[in-house]
Amino acid sequence: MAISAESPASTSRLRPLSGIKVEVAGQAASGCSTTGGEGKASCGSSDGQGDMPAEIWDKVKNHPCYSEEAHHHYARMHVAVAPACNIQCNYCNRKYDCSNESRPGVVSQKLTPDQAVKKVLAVASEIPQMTVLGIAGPGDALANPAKTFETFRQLQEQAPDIKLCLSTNGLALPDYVDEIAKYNVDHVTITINMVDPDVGAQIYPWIFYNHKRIYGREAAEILTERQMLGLEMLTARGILTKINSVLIPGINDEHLYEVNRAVKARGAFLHNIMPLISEAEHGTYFGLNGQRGPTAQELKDVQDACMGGANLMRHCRQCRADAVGLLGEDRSDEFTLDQIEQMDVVYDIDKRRAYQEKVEAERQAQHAAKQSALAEQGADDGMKVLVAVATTGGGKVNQHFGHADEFQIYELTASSTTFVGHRRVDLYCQGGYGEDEQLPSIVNAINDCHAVLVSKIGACPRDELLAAGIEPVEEYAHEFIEKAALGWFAGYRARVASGEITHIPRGDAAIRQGAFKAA
Ligand code: CLF
Ligand code: SF4
Repeated sequence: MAISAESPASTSRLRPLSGIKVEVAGQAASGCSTTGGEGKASCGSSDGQGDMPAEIWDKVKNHPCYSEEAHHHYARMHVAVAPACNIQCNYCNRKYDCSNESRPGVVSQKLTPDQAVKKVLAVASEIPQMTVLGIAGPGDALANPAKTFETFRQLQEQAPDIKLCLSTNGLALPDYVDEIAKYNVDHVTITINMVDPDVGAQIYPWIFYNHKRIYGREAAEILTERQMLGLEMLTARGILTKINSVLIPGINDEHLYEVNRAVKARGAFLHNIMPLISEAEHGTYFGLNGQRGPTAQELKDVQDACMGGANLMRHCRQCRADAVGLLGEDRSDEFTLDQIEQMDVVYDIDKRRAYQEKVEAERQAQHAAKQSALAEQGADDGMKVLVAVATTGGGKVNQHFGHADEFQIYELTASSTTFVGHRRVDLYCQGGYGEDEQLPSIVNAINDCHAVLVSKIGACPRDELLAAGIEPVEEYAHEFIEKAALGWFAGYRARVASGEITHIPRGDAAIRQGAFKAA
C-alpha cells in the first residue's frame, strides 16, 4: 500500500471551507487543538483529562466511543427507530443493519419512539453504567427525522443524565443541525468515505435528494458537499463530531488520508476508520462482486498514516443498530419488548450517579496504574510489540482464554501503550471442552502479537500458541490491562537483552469477516 504519513493532503478537489467560523469550545478550526508541551495537534479517543479543555472532557469522559479509556467501563445502547435510508452504499443490503454503525444482521425489533423510550429507561435501571443512547439505524437517523427527534425529545425530559448521540450518512444533516442542537445531542457521527466524487461514485450508486434519485458522480458530489457543510455547521455549534470511514481496499485506502485532513480542517473531533465487511452471503454489491476487506495490517497502516490529523478511534466494534452494553458485548436479547413489560423499571438518577462514581474511581485507578507502570520502564530502545488481551471489561485481564470471543490488541513500547484494535474469534471453549479446530483461526486473528494475556489457559492451547510463537501469559490475571502488559513487556525486553530469547517481528493477522459476534 502506497500510503505514507508524508503524503501531501491534496485538497484540490474540495470546495473551500464555507464562511462559517469553525470553533469547538473556543478552539479554532481544528478539532480540539492543544498547545500542550508534547506538540499534540488534537485530542480524542485515547487522551485523558489533562489533554483537553474541561468542557470537552466533560462530554467525552464517559462516552465509550469518544474515549478509549471509557469504553472499558461505560456502556451504550442503540434504539432501532430509523428504518429508512436516503442513499445506497455498495456495502449495505437493506435487509441488514446499517453497516455504518452496526454489523450485518437484521435488527431483532424495530421500535416506535414510545417503545424506544421505555426500553432506554429499562436498560438504564438495570445497567447503571449505560451513559449514552445512540440512534444508528438500521437505516439513517436523519432519513427518519420525526421518529429520531421524538425519541430524543422524550429522553431529554425523562432521562436527562443520558448523553444523546446519533449517526448519519450526512445527506440530510444540514437541514437538521438546529434540531440536533435543540435536543442537546452532543455527539454526532457522520460516515464519510470520500471527499472526491470520483471515489464516491465507486461507493454510492445513488442518493435520494430533493425528491429525486440522483446517480453516479453527481450523487457523490452532492453527498460530499452536504457532509462537509453539515460537519462545519455542527462544529460551529460546539457539537462533537466523529467521522466514520469504511476502508475499502483498492477504492479509498489511499484516499482516507485526504479524508482525515479534510475533516480535521472542519473541526472533526475523531476519525474512526473501520474495515469493510463484505461477505457474499450478506448480499451486498461489494460482497457479491468479490470486493475484499482489509487485513489487520492494512487497516493499521492506514490508521497510522493518518496520525497527526484528526484523532483516531481504534476501538470501534461496528455494533448493531440495537446493541446494548459495553462495546464488544451485546445484551440486547435481555431487553426485548416482552421482557421489558415484565420488568420493574425504576429510573433512579441518584442511584445511577452513585454507581457511576464507583466506575469512575476504578477508571482513575486504571489510569494511575498505567502511569506508574510506564514510569518503571527503562529507556525506550525503540522496540515495539503487539499483545492480545482477554477481558470482560473493567479494564482488567480477567477472562479465560477459552471464553474469549474477542481479544483487545495493544501496541507497547517502553514509553507508551496504545489500544490498536480488537479481533473477534470463535470461542475456543465450547460447552465446557476445548475445541482444537478453533485454534488455527484464533492464532490467525492474533498472529501479529507476541503474547496473549489471559486470566487462565489450558495446557493444550498453551502449547499450540507457543508453537505458533505467541506467548500465553497468566501471571497478571485480574490486574489492570496496561500495567499487566507493561509488566510482561519489561520482562520480555530483559530476556532479549540477556540473550535468553531473540526478538523476532511477527506477521500479519486476519480480520475475521462477519465475525463481529458469533451468532
Ligand atoms: Fe452508538 Fe455510534 Fe453513538 Fe457510539 S456506536 S451512535 S458513537 S453510541 Fe461506537 Fe458502535 Fe463503533 Fe459506532 S462502537 S459502531 S463508533
Ligand atoms: Fe445502508 Fe447505512 Fe449506507 Fe443507508 S447509510 S445505505 S443504511 S450503510
